[in-house]
Amino acid sequence: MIDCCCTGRSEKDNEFCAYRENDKVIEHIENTPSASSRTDLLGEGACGGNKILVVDDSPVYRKLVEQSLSAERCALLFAKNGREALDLFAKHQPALVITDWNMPDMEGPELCKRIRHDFPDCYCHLLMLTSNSGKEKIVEGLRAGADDYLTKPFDFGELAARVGVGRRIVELHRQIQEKNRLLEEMALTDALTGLPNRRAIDIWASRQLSAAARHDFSFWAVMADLDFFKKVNDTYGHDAGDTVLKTFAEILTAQTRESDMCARLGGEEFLVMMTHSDKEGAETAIERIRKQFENTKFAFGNHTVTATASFGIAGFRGTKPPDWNALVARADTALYAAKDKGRNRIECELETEI
Ligand code: GH3
Ligand code: MG
Ligand code: MG
Repeated sequence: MIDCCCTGRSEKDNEFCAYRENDKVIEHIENTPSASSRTDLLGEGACGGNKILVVDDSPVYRKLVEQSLSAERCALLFAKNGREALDLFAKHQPALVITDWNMPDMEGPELCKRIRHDFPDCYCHLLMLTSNSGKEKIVEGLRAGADDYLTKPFDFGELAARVGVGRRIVELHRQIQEKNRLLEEMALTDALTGLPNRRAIDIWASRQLSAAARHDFSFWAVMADLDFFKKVNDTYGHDAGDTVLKTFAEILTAQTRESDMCARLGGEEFLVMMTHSDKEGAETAIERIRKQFENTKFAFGNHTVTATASFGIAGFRGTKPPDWNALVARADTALYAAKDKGRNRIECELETEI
């Protein structure tokens, strides 16, 4: 049974020879319907979910595994030792690894441990395929990080079925990860404007504030609040109010740098975090925002409407950063001064001299 692996389909003989004759890094793909889709599966844009890494120092067993998975739509990668396996894993992040136990440089359990340790964020299904059939070996393999264990000589159908199970688990894992990512994104995003929310800016700005102290760059917190916004809602309706809020958010984003952060705190209150700018620069940037918003015309029914906003700025530069909330409170005080002085204006708090 083992020997007949060399009598494979002639079209593929060259590839088989490649790993038998050269006996070095083997990285080729199989089991795909056409030459072009092979490239698709292994190329840059390919999903790791299609890739299976087969690690075995025996060319015969590599071939047997390949034959047993011939009906699977997947890209097979081959390594003949642990080192090659780790290199290929780093490069392709395969969804599944089928590994032998006894190899020249590294034993299968050691490879499982290394993959689990070195790639903690890249979940894959590890299947150990070995002639070690003792119960204590199975336990050792599973404890080392393998998810499944199959003994040689193996049944083609059983390996293919177990690979199917592994792929299902990996796919479920991927879906959960994607849902978690979306939930995390939602937890940090304001649904109406798409801006980061209070939670997001609190996390990011606190970190940036520490960085500003450590690397000596300036840091600004700018509170913004739309003027008489209740009137917009009361006169033109909530949808009109929402349009104004979204437009203000767009202007904030367009007029600040990528490295800055604009957030909606709730209602018609926004908070901007800016760095690497002196006081004049910060004021100029905010003035651009104030002006552009003031000049924006909204058409609600037969009415052309304009809106304005007030801004309060507080800054920091030095080696001892203030608490982020304290800095926001100072910006809020400046905002209240802007409201007091007639709205549609910018006030910078007095303590700020940068
Ligand atoms: P001031 O100039 O003093 O800031 O007055 P204001 O009317 O802007 O402030 P006030 O706090 O009295 O009113 C804020 C309004 O914001 C009240 C509420 O109807 C409106 N608002 C809060 N959240 C939303 C929202 O998500 N969408 C809309 N359309 N309106 C909102
Ligand atoms: Mg307001
Ligand atoms: Mg308000």
